[in-house]
Amino acid sequence: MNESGKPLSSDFSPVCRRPKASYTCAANIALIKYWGKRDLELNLPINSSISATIDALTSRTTIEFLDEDGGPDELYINEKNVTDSTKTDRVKKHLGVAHWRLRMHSRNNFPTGSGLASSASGLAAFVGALCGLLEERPGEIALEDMSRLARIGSGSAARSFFGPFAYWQRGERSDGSDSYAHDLTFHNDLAELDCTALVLSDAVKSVPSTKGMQESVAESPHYAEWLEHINADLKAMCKNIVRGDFEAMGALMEENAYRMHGTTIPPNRYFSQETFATLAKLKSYRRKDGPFFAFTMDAGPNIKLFSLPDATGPLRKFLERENYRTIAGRVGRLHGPTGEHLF
Ligand code: 2P0
Repeated sequence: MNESGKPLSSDFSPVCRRPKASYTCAANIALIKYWGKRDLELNLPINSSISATIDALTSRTTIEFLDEDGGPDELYINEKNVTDSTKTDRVKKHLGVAHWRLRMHSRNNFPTGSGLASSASGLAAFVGALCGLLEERPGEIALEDMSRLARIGSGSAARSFFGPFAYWQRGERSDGSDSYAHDLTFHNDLAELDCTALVLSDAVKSVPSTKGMQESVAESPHYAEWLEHINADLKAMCKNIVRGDFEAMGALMEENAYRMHGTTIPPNRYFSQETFATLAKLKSYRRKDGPFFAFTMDAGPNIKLFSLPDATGPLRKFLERENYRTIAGRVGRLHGPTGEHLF
């Protein structure tokens, strides 16, 4: 697709140009986390964040335009009817199409809502399909605008249009116009970095990220420490990615994940007993004879492991011997209009 579409002008007035559009987008895993909002309605983050896009984890969304007269949308995730459309409603309102009645089908090829970044790929695919209804030609709407719109649905979705590494700048403006993601320059040694998701549970997370973040900001005695470190973490991660220094990246991604989870109320509330037990096992394996890999965790009990290709084989064999359920992926970039509704 054309990556340099025109930015939406301030007098942009949306017109539905086709009855149906589909879009597929990959999930992303934060290496330096987004944790805390300075504006709930616009989903403006307190801090910038950095992620890796994982092209094996995807969401595909098809939107049908039903009519202009309002009324509730129909939303299905993995064929299941979902009644809470808060996130898609926010995007529609911002784009000026709150009155459009839509039928949306979103399918994830990985567990939904368990901290495996389904809201990132799901909302990004939703925005891609919605823009597909509006565009005269594919790629007409700039990725920067799609990133801003996706952010309004779910913060981390802003990063899913980019890869293999993305930087979501927090921005300074109160209207959110400068809060969107872009590609990060990276060293070629990292082009084939592998990601292995350890699915310890595919249950939907008990504390939604928004609630978890709000509690951290309002109540955590450790949130100030999070903020003290964040700019240095962002700067160092950019440097490590440009240099291709995976060991330094790994050490920093683990430290940053631990610091984020330390701010939850209570600390580490997203971890299960199995998360702790698995982390202990992984660290012992790495210390003794294992290849180098690095881990991170998001708003759920699951663990994601990053490794360079030489280390991935032995690591995955170890995980298999230990009977872990895994999803294998690699950093990359995957987004665009798809399927039979492709223009
Ligand atoms: C991230 N997480 O940077 C952080 C780290 C989870 C832990 O962004 O409230 O679903 O919709 O903006 O994007 C998950 O939260 O949150 C998330 P909302 P989102 O990936």
